[in-house]
Amino acid sequence: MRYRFTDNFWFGCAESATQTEGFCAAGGKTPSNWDHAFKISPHRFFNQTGPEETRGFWQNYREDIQLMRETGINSYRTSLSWARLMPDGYHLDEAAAARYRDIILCLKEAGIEPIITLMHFDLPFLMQQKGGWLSAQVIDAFVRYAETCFDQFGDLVSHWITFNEPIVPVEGGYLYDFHYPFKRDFASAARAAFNTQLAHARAVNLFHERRYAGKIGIVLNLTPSYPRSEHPADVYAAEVADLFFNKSFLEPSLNGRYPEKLIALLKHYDQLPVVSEDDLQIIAHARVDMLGVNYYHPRRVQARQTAINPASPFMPDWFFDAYEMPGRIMNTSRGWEIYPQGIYDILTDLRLNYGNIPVFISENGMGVENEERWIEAGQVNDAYRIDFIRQHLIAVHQAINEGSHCFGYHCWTFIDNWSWLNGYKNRYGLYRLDLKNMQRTPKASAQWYAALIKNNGLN
Ligand code: BGP
Repeated sequence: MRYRFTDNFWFGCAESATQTEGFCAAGGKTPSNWDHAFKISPHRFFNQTGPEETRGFWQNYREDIQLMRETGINSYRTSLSWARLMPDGYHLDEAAAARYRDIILCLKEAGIEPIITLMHFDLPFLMQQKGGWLSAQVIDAFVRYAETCFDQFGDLVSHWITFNEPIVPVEGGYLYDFHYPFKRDFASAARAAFNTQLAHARAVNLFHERRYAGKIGIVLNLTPSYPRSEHPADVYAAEVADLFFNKSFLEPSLNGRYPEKLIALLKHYDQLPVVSEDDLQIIAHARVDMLGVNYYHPRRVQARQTAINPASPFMPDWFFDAYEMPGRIMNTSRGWEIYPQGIYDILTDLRLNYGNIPVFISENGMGVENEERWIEAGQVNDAYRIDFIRQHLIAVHQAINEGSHCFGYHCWTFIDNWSWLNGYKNRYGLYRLDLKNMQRTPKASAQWYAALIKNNGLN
């Protein structure tokens, strides 16, 4: 075996509540911001397919977990839905808690380590109405929700994640208009980012102070910024992109403070939110036990080609333009570059510059359109996905060989799932979901992944 991993290495998959559960309106669940967004703007969703149309994990979890067991995965990350567990935002729904307990138990019985995320994009709409991540009240409520989850499931769950990709609802909701509440306003974005970090930090501190068993961390989507050239203007463009999109959450999460260069830049443009010393102390004290990294693609940038209109709304894009590198390899379905070296660069950066924190790759995968064109004898022959995972795993292996504390790899995703704004356009699963009858069929990648896990490595 040329690329062998350690015996306890996590080989698993990741998913999220909203993307798998369905039954949005069943039981006592109240709408999340996604249910509301679909209600008011269905045209924003691919083929007008909304969050109700998932594969029904809320009911089919036993069968799906059996498939995971057959594939041999030893760990699985999914999230809890706050709006389902605590429909009014504050009080537990006993039936929902019992069902989540059963799902977690079922995973454990199958020998699959549950990694539970508290917030994967789906803020309860009632909390959104209270101001969402702009409101201090919502931070308090989130901490109470986190505490309820620790109390309810702490005897079963040893690995918690506070937020999945906290920057995405900030970018989507307040900068680039693709998540509810569909705004473009940097001041709100900065406030929402800070409040999310504070909510994360308070949950982490509570977890540690109350001495709950297990570990807690955060999942960040890291997109390393690569400059077009070594010219100082291009290098500066990449540095600023990195400050906005990676270090804005990475530094406070791992080092307890915001990058000085980001603070100086925001101050210069009069965009620095006013925050209290007490809140900064809370963030400073919150140390995560582990980090999850979601990696899909790099960010290539160049110095801006046009002058900034100083009267236009302040945006991170004032400092760089996207760069289309000639010869880049693309996943054209998603419009994302395929660059396995990026995962190595991230792990190496974490090793050299962030105390080599224990880290796992919490999402990595490839979403492809019209996969039916690859069906042979009833099975999707997704050689491109096998190649994608393989190349990324080799890069992970190289980073580990050089000393990275990476302890796992989770593929996005196990069974094709509903993908926020893209519905079922791009399929990510190791299993194909037939939308006509909801049947799950292993793709070639599922068998390949099973063999990889069995051998604990690849040749
Ligand atoms: C990540 C999210 C996932 C998932 C994935 C694929 O950012 O954490 O929830 O959706 O990206 O992206 P998409 O569904 O937009 O293709």
